[in-house]
This record gives sequence, structure tokens and C-alpha cells, in this order.
Amino acid sequence: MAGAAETARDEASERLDAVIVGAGFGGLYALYKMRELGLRARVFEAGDGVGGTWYWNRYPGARCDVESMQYSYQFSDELAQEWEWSERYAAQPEILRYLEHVADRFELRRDIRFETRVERAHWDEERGLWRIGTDRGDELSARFCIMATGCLSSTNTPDFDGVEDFEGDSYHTGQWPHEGVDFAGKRVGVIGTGSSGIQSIPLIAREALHLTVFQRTPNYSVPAHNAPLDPDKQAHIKENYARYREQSRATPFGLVNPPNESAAMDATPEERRAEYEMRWAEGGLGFMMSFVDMLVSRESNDTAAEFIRGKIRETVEDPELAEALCPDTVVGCKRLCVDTDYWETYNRDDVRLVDLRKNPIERLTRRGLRAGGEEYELDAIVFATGFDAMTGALLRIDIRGVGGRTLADKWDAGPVTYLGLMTAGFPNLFTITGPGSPSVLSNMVPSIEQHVDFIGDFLTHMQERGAARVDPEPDAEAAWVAHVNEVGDATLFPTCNSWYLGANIPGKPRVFMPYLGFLAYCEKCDEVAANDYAGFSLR
Ligand code: NA7
Repeated sequence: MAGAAETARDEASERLDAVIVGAGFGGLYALYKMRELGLRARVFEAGDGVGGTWYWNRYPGARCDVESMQYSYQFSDELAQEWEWSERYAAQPEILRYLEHVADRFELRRDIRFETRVERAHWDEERGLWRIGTDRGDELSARFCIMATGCLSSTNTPDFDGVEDFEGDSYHTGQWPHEGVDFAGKRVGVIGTGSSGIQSIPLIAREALHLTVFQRTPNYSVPAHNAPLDPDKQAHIKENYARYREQSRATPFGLVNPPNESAAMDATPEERRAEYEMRWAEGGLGFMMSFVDMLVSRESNDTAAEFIRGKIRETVEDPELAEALCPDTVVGCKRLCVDTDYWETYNRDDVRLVDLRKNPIERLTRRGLRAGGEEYELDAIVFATGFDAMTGALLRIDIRGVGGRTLADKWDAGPVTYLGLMTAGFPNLFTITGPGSPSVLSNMVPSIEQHVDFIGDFLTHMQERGAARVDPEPDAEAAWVAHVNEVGDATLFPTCNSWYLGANIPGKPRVFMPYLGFLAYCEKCDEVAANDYAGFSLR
């Protein structure tokens, strides 16, 4: 029997069909889909605008490293035809404009509550619904909860000693001030050489008086060769959009770059060099398609690594500095970076590299940062230190499923999901590009659309079957987790300390979180759906 408190809560809370958390690419399309199904849905978004990743990451040089003609929605042909991208790789402001356009075009904003963070989602077993609470005091309930919280949205700022002592300005790339930052005349330090560091360093170097880069692990980066998008090329792709998108679905990462099916170790050194040179000249992530065995054979991967090191040595004039920048890890094991003038930046007199492997950061000080016994005086510090990826944003919400079990408890040893879409014991709660789905190892936008379409079809199926509650079967979930691990373990991915493994966050369980294989994944989902949603238990 419901207690008085529950009855009062029931009366006070608003009842929806679906609550969606996040208004990025995932949340916007999920809202569109819910409306299409005739469901009452509301989105909660912490920011004061739409855009998700592209709302928060406004640092200099922020740009998508998937080509713009591939990094856009497919669900509306009108939208795809009318939107004009200006560059081969869209910069953050353009992607944000695109998402704002999508929100306006489909009148999505009226169902989005901005500047509102979902703090808790508790499953009410008796009523078969989720009770949601926000930081603005909203109390709602909804039959379904869709977490479109993003894979790279919970920022990681390392807990350095003395952070509060530093008297200069500090910024995290993933929470950049909207009004921009003027580095002119300033001595700036950037900590981190992942994608965000590698994209921002060349631009900050040009603006600042002096730049010091604090590098813990050297990273691989290939040139973007960004350029204005040729209108004829854009028109041609638009005429053939459907086929173009189909082609991308058939590739391992959902990108249109044609993969080379031969193995690096079957090629002669000259053939290998020619292939790498061709990919380098083309620019971008297609470099990972150079040979089929790049991510499974260390010997093969080493040939790619040596090729990139050769490029670094050719570009960086000071040989000692070039060596300090040369990575010795597996190419692609951490996300390959795509840059404009990154290596060239180190030829500037006003840029200095500090190798943290030799000189670890000891603390921040009033005037800057001390590493390896030396104090670096800085007016501003940029933390390009990444994210608590894939699970961070979900676990920041107090999510409780059947029996009050918290998601944090269930995922204590690492995330456990069925298809990266649901986790057993948390009925009617879906994750968009959750751990265990291709997500960050695929082209995000088609991956998001595939998830939302799957969920939409599933909800229709449930309605047809008169089912109100869905939960994955624990056996199906265990089998999927084992499969995700098996696929990951057959590659070189587990060999480095990447955010794919949670290894960038102290104390986070080391588990390979994404599923490698967009095509195989889509086929698996289609098969599950065709088999009466096998592995999901309906009530
Ligand atoms: P990443 O790729 O996680 O990069 C973070 C960088 O910050 C990386 O170089 C880290 O070094 C460095 N880092 C993290 N913690 C520390 C500490 N404590 N001390 C020194 N250096 C540190 O994040 P990004 O934002 O650049 O990119 C995220 C994704 O966005 C990217 O992969 C693309 O998919 C888009 P480490 O390598 O851990 O030694």
C-alpha cells in the first residue's frame, strides 16, 4: 500500500511517457522520435542551450574529426538536403548552429527544460515508472527514461595539490567560457595532449605570449587537411546521400573511408609506405584503415607507428624535442588525433614542452605550476585533461533500479549492459550510445540514430504486445558483456591506458567499454528485433 508521503508525491509530480536526459545529438533525436510515436516526452538539459558536446566544448580549435558530410542526421531528408556545411571538418560553432537549427526546425525547444540537471531517477516497482528529481526541485514520473547523457560529458580535472593556491585563470576545455578567452600577452600552460590539447595548442600558441605544454603521454596525430567544402562535391553527395550513408554503415567504424583489406605484414616496406603516405596526404581518421591488421597485430601497428614518428622527426626541427614528442604506444589504442599544424607548433620559439614522464607535476603554486623541481610561471592554465568517459555522466545521477539498487553498485566492477542499451534490474531505462555499444568507436551520429530508431521500434512493439515494462534478461546481458570483452581482447586496445578502458580516471575499474564493430552491432540489433526482441523480457 502506498504511504501518505508517496500519495502526496504522486499528486505533486507530473506524469510523462518519457523523460530524456540531455539535449545533444542523442536527446534531440530521441525527443523527435517520442513525438513521432505520439508519446509525451520532456528533455532536461543542464546547459542553457542545445548541443551537448558542441555546447560545452568551445575551446579554440574545437572541431569534429569526422567529416561534416558524415557527421549529420539522416532521419530527415529535407534537413539533410537543406543544410549546407562550409568545411570538410565542421568547427564547433557550425555544429552548434546546426543543432540549434534542428531544434528550431522541428520545434523541439518547447519540450526542453534548460539549465536543469536531473539529479535522481528512482524506479517505482509498484507503479512501474521512474520518479525523476531535478536540481530545480521538479518532481516527475515517466514510464520510460532515456539517458542521452553523452560519452564524453563528465569532465576530468585531476586533483593536483595546490589547485586553490593558483592565482591565475584556469579553464577546462570541456567547460569553456561562452564569451571566449583572450590569451594575448599571457603565459599559458596546457596540461594534456589528447584531441582537445592537440586541437587547441596551435591556436593558443599563436595568441599567447608564451605557451608551455605539459605532456604525460605523447600521442599520435595525423593531419586533417581541412578545407572549404567544394559545393560541387557537396551537391554530388547530397544527390547520392542514401548510397553514401549505406556505404558508411558497411565499414568497421561507420565512416566512409574505404578500408584496405590487406594485412600490413603481407605488404612490402615500399607498399606499406605508399599506403601510409596516401592516407597521410588524404588526412583524417582514414589513416586507421591503412591495413586490416593494424589494431590486431603489434608488428603491423609498429610499422604505422614508425611512419608517424618519421613524420614527427621530419617536422619538428629540434631532434631532442622531436624524440620527446614521439609516442611509443600502439597507434589508435588511444583515440587517434587529427590536427592542423600541431607538430609545426613546436618549432615556435615561444612554445616549450615539458615531459611529465621525466618531470611529473608536483603541485600548482600561487604563480603557476611546479614539475620536476622547476616552477613554471603561468597566467593561465588550460586543463585539456579529458573526461570520465562513457559512464561518468550516468553515474553522476543517483539512479536506482529494482529493490533500490544503485547503478553505481551494479557497475562497481565496470559497466554491464545488454547491447549498450539497457542494464538488467533497471527496467524501462535506455542509454543512448551506452557502454557496450559501438559509440565512441563509431561515427557518433549514425550510432545515435541507430539507437533511437531501435528504441522507437521497440516501444512500438511493446505497445502492440500490451507490455508496460521491459528489462534485459541477465543471461543475455552476461553473454553480451562476455562478447564485448572477447572482441576487445582480440585487439590491441587493452594495451594502453586509454579512457576507453577507464584508465585515465584513478580508481575506475579497467574494463574496455565500447563495442568494436558498428556493422556487426547493427546486424545483431536487427536480429534481436526480428527474433521478438530476444534477450529482453517483457511484462
Ligand atoms: P583525452 O584524450 O582523455 O586526453 C586527456 C589528456 O590529458 C591526455 O594527454 C592525458 O594524458 C592528460 N592527462 C589526464 N590526466 C592527467 C594528469 N593527471 N596529469 C597530466 N596529464 C593528464 O581527452 P580529450 O579531451 O583530449 O579528448 C577526448 C576525446 O574527445 C577524444 O578522444 C576524441 O574522441 C574527442 P595520458 O594520455 O592519460 O597520459
